[in-house]
Amino acid sequence: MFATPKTPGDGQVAYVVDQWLVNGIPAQTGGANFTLLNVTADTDVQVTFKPAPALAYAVTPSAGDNGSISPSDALTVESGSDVTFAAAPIAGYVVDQWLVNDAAAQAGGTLFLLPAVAVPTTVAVTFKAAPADTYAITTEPVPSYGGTVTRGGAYTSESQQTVTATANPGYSFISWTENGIEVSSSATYSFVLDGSRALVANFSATPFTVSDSDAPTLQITQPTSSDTFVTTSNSVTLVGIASDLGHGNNGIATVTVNGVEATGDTTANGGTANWSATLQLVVGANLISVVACDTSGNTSQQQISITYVPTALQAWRQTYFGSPDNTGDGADLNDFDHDGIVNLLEFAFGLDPTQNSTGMLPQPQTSDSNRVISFSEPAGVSGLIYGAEWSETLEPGSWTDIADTGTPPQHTFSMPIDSKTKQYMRLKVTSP
Ligand SMILES: [Ca+2]
Ligand SMILES: [Ca+2]
Ligand SMILES: [Ca+2]
Repeated sequence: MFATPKTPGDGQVAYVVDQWLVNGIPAQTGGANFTLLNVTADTDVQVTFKPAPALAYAVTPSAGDNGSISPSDALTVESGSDVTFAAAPIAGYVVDQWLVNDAAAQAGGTLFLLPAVAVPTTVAVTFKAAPADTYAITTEPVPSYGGTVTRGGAYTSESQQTVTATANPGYSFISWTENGIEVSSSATYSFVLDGSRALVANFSATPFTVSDSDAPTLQITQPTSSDTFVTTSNSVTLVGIASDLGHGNNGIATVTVNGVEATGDTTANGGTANWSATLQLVVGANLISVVACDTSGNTSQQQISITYVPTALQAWRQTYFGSPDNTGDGADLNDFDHDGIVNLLEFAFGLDPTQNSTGMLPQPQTSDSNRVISFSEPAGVSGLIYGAEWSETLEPGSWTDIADTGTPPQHTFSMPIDSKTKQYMRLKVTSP
């Protein structure tokens, strides 16, 4: 015999065979088939049905790091059951998400309802660090004198925040940067505070664009105006200052002296150029022109005239030796032509320092009872002191001055001829 439970309709419970009874006595438990053996009399066979037992499934919970799940042990639940889980994060953490059979099922929340279990199921919960209550904002102007900034401090996380940069006079705001990366090109920068922020407000100097048509100041401080500007030196050193301060403030580009750039002539904005230059003079008047030029091309000029008047001796050296200087071939104590007469004596007595002048110096003469050296100072010679001395022995320290009794330009040195057995005279020329 066969028994078939009624097919359940929607929402109805399925049924299975409960037991078979023979004449009211249980003969078999369950089973869709029943065999009645040795039938010898009328027999009553009955089959009974019962709801099919519910299916059971394993539900396996697990928790990630930094928290626990409850219940934590594996469960066996009937098909269709709901199971509620609770998660408990440790301090500083919150639930990240719930996963069912490794698939995300719920974000956050300490409670999770697993509905209508129909297959073996795993339930996992993960945790993450709890967001901070506050985050720090630091703001810094760069350069520090370029401007000011607002809103440093600690503020509630996830709050809307605004920082503001204000440039100082002469500076312009460029950008907000963080770790060197631009985050805003606006001086007012708003954001949601989802982490600590270290913000730098960058400023740059505003280019100074004043049109400068004002010439710089220029002064010659040496030689000064109180000097005579007449010199017996064949070179002169000029010293002075130049500045564009208050005249456009664009600095000094160059200072030239007779077209040649001076030393120390360049200076930046607001500075003073302390320039100097040495130049050679020609005999007579030398017009010297000094020009200061600012960096915008405006110029100032100063002129002075320096007259070089060489001494007679300098002029004489120039004539014979090509230089007015008391050095080298033309040095006073040099005997250039090896005639035994040093240059200064050649000059003093109108001789040629490049030709043999032996015997051409003034010689003593005997006049009455005197021995006399007399000569006329050559024309054009000046600045020398002529003298004469006498001695009986030629020994150093034995020489005695002889008075000059001549009337310029004549010089006369005379001494009596008396009982002395020997008497030496010599001329002496001094150049101051
Ligand atoms: Ca200027
Ligand atoms: Ca000589
Ligand atoms: Ca000579």
